[in-house]
Amino acid sequence: MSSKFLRALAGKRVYPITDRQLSKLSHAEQVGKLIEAGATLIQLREKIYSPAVFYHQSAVALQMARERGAALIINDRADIALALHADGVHLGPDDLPPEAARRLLGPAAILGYSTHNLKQARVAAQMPVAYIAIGPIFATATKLSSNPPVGLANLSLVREAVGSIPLVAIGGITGENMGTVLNSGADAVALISQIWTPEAQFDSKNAPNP
Ligand code: 3NM
Repeated sequence: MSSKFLRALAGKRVYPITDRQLSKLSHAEQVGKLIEAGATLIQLREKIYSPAVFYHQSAVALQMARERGAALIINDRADIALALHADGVHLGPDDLPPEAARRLLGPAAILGYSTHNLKQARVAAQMPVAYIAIGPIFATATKLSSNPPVGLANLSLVREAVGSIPLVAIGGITGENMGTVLNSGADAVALISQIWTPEAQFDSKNAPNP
């Protein structure tokens, strides 16, 4: 299960996530830009618009990704991932449990799961997931949440605790701190504002392999 996630990353260590509010672009337009910049694995994340809008935009984005050889992960919605035959789904504790999503989507689907501390990561390591996300590593304005920053020392502890399961660090990660995050045990970094804020546009030449 885990190798499919790493294969989809294709040696890159940046896992970009779409954001319609920050980018002011449709999900498909964002996917086009990201693929152009070198991304091979992209997560579509929609927190404002309805599932109907997200479904339709994801369908267009997925067609583009298929044509260009990139993989797409749908945030939160296993139903949309299933309906569109997306490459996987990223789930949190309020979504369909990973066991149920795995039954729906099958053994090849890339299932990701969000955790916010060492205890949650240990539990997630027993779930049928392809990767575990841990965050926020640093403070971030992108996601309102009461979870305190995990920090680099705890990230290393999570790395040890989850063994060989691919670990994605998220939250407050920038071009400047990315290297230390990866050196602290993350296999990849998931980025939103670093990609979509105007002063920090994604560029495969300086982003994927710091
Ligand atoms: N999940 P940025 S933090 C979507 O802690 C998300 O699980 C988080 O955005 C978590 O790269 C976060 O702009 C926001 O900080 C990441």
